[in-house]
Amino acid sequence: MTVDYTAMWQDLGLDLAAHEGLLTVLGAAYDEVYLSQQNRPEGMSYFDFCVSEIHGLRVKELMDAKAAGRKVVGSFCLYVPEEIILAANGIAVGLCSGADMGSAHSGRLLPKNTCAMIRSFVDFKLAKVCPYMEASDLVIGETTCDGKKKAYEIFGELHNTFVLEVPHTKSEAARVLWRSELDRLVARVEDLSGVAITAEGLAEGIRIANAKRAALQRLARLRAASPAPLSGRDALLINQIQFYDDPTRFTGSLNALCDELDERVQRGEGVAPAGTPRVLVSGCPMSAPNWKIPFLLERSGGVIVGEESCVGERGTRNLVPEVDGSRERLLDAIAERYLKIDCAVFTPNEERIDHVVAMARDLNADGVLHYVIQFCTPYATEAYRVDEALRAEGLPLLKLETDYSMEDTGALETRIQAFLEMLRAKRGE
Ligand code: BJ8
Repeated sequence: MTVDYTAMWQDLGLDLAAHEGLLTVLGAAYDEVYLSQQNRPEGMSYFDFCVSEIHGLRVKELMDAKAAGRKVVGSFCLYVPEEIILAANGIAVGLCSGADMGSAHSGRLLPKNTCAMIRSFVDFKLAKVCPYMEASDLVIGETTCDGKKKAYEIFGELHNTFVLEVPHTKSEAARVLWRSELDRLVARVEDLSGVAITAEGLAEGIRIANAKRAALQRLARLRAASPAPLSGRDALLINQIQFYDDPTRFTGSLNALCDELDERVQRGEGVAPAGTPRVLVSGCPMSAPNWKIPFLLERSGGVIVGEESCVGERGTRNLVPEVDGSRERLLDAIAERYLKIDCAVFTPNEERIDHVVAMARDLNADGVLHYVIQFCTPYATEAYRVDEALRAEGLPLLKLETDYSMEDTGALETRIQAFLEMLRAKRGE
């Protein structure tokens, strides 16, 4: 039975016609990119269901939770610790910003050379098409790249926003600043929710977030098998869904999928034949529904075996140590864990270069595709160091820079096909 959510969307203040248009485009893209795949594991049906209810059932759950007094807190970046939101009985949602709304709205507020991700979140707000954004009692921004931190000044006039100061080095002074920022965040979340953040609350938040990340790490490890047991598209989708699904339910469903993948690996069964070129994707995050590059790469005969990305291992490789202790001690542990994230806004950022090389090796990748969202200076510039390090390891790199539009798909596909051909030839050497 199909449920009609129109009244809920109306209550959230969505532009119903524009929202309907977005869902129609999303549905058609999903059919083409996802449902056309062969040999998908049974366990993907849960994640297909999540997408089919992306603006329906999950939003209804958020609205029911809000009616019961809980707060919804949205964010756009990995540096926002969900443990703190969970500790205040809140619900953390990652706001996706992965779709091109045509800049009709943000065009008058942002410079033309703004990356598609920033344009997308401002457009989503102005076009009133994102129920997660409208359901968010508070949006937490961060001072990561210049584009984002300036855009939050504008976004803050449109939505209740709190901006967390993320340092750009990992010096002792930066650590002290970052730790004090978490205190400021705790105070803001307590004020919003009316819930005191205690050591017990933080311990529970840490446990929930760690279990989710441990399941994602398990998935990442399974993809090292050859043939690859899961497509890169499906793995990306799972990584995207983790940002808005109920974390405990998500963890259970992902572990069930991993059990199935384990069996596939034992049987030597994969989604692509043995010998398919294996590619690691590295660079800017691909937030939902940004599936362009993985679709083109896998349609061209390659398979993605890992994502060195915020929607991927950059966000999941570190857990918070589950220590007993005071609220301060737990906040110290959270601060330390989050400062390990190796975003390109940091300098120096050797860890990321090392991680790209280690992931390519551990996942038996034949080559790396470095993905940059057009106008993203931090990742575009860091591509040089990534290239150097991979060259030293004899690993080929393809650098692609694109936005969310579909205009360049032909040109991208030609370059991807040539890259895969080169990987095949290299294997045959
Ligand atoms: S931790 S990668 S989510 S900042 S693509 S908006 S960097 S110009 S998304 Fe990011 Fe946090 Fe870092 Fe991850 Fe700016 Fe680049 Fe645009 Fe970007």
